[in-house]
Amino acid sequence: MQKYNVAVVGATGVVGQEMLKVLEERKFPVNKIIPLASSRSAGARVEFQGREIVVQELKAGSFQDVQLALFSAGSAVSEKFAPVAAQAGAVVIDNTAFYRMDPQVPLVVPEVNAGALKNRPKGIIANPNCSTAQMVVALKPIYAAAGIRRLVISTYQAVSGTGKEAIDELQQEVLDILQMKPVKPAVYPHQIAFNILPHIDDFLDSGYSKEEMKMVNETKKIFGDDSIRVTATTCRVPVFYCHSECVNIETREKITAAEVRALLAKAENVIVQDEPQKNIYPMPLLAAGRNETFVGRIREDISIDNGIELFIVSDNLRKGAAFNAVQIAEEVIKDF
Ligand code: NAP
Ligand code: 3JM
Repeated sequence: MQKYNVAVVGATGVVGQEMLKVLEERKFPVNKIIPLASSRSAGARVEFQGREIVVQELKAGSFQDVQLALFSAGSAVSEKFAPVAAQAGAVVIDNTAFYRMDPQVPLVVPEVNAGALKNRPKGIIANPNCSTAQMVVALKPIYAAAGIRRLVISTYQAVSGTGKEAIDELQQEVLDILQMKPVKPAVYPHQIAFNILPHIDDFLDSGYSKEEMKMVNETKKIFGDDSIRVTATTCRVPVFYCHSECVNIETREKITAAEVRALLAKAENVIVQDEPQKNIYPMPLLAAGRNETFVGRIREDISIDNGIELFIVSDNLRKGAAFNAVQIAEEVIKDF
């Protein structure tokens, strides 16, 4: 079997670490893994397939003889180095927001638009934002069956979406509070422990945050349908892993809750957990470490004609980042 040299840019970060784990779990045909990070981590070791591998500093020459480069080291790094990797002959799968809305870069969730992968003139493929990726997996069968006119989204996003420093911050704040010590927020503008921040990424003049606009724009691009109307409020909650979201869908045609449940029950990488009378519904604690998207609280909206309510939970580091990226890599190598 053909094997590939795979660079992981940001290999010491929470997304990069998850990438290594998912590549290993999926038995991706890796010949050589090349973990890359900043000079701060050069010489550190990461584990892959039971072996310790030395992290190298990311440099222009890092991509010689690399066939696949998975980037998750922030937008500035992708802006500078994704074209360098592509120029050196690697197919780049980028996890940052930087290239997502570039018309020459496909934005892909394989369950929804794997076909878009074929057209990648820059040699770069973008992975969507974590909240968008899990949502479109659940929406795809509904879109196909009844069409989607409008989405009203509220999210409850885990601190791991911000990175390793934010995970440490929530942990430290909980410890400090239980010991009656003062809390010193650094990553977030306010205490996140026992709190909710209606604030993810920077705010725009419109009053929306950039994270909210990622959901608006990326959803339209992935479905290839600019007519879908989307509004979102994205919140950070004191949860370590998994993003949750309430999604109110106005469909074009009438669809019942029972029909939605039946469609989602057979959808790829979706698990329906919807027996509320038995306390069965999706929760972050159940979804952590899993690749699937969990959907429950499926019901018809009593306030409009063609409305469906869903509660969707998935591991933001998996479907929201590493699993989706590795699924894309699996598709890409089919045509190598
Ligand atoms: P993190 O835990 O803070 O890790 C950041 C990683 O980037 C570390 O490996 C870090 O290396 C590396 N890095 C930072 N600056 C660098 C530089 N100048 N050159 C080379 N490497 C550098 O953050 P994370 O949560 O893993 O997220 C990383 C990025 O992935 C985010 O900024 C975001 O753009 C993207 N992301 C995407 C999604 C998605 O939905 N698709 C989800 C989460 C994150 P050191 O160890 O050397 O510091
Ligand atoms: C998730 O360098 C940066 O600005 C990274 C900010 C960031 C992003 C992003 O905008 O790429 C942190 C966490 C994301 C994302 O997936 O959009």
